[in-house]
Amino acid sequence: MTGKNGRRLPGLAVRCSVVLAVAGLASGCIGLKTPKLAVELPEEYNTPDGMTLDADNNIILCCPNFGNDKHPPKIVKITPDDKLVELFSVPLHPQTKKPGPLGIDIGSDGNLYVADNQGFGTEEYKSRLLRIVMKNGKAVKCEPVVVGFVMSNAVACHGDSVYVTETMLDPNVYPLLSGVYRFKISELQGERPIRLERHGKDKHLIARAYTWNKDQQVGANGLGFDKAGNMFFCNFGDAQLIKCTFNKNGGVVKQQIFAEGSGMLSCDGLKIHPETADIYVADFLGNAVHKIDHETGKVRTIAKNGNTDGTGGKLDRCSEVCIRGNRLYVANIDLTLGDNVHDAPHTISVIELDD
Ligand SMILES: [Ca+2]
Ligand SMILES: [Ca+2]
Repeated sequence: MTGKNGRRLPGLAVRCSVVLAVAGLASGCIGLKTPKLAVELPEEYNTPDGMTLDADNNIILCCPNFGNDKHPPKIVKITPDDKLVELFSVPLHPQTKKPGPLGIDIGSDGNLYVADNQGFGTEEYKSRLLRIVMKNGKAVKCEPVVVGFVMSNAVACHGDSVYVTETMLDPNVYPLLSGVYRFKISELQGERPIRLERHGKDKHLIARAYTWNKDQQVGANGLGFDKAGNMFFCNFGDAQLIKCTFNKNGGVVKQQIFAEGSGMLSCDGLKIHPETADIYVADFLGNAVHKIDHETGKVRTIAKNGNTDGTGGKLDRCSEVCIRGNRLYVANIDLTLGDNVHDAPHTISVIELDD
């Protein structure tokens, strides 16, 4: 998901329209695919974002419902035949009383791990990592396991650990510093949540990134692992995909900018194809989806359209993707920002992947 309260984004509409036009020419819009409507969401699920696939081929979707918070935040299931089944109503933050579930993944313990991002309303380190304890396919309990993020965002479970992007490690510094945390599931105790040390000093922080774009001080975002165990994460504001490789002890031995710009205006949610290892990125600012070659880092824009309400499956400020078979599902978070307004229909788009 993208982030940040609107105050740092004045003039976004004008800037984007210019850049969109240029980017469209530069990246080449020839061969763009046309997203179709996969699911039209009712008002109860009005703001879709984080997605992950479960073992039964259901997509698990977070709906923070920022667009109309009269409806509580929900986690729903999109079944293999694209039907909606409600899984869980996520409690509001006990202090802010605001919704926040964005990134979501399933741990090796079978439980759901969810970023509770409070960064839209406050920079006071209120964001959390939640665990939703599952039993026999039902959610039985929700407990905070890590507290003290500014903007917890994407969640990716890999091996015995849960990884979480922090979009902003310190609200008061330029360039913006952000990063990735790793927590072993065995150290996550619901009764005694981990309280993070501030300003990037916590021992769980394994990767850092700076965001230099003054107009988009929004940092680490989408997150995932390829089948070789390499970690990729997005730097939203600088439109970068960053790759980290590990040694056998789990230490990061190399961090590199794997792809940057090339038609991407922002890098938001990502998923990595389990077979081809190519990386798919949702571009909130560009209203586009890009495919990044896993060997060369070459960016190919596979879908992109102008400002819409999402009718018929057109992209409507997309923030996340999810791969199911040869179909790429796209969550249109549709935040009111720049030239976009949050509007019905609320949609999940789908793009057929044929190569
Ligand atoms: Ca819409
Ligand atoms: Ca819209």
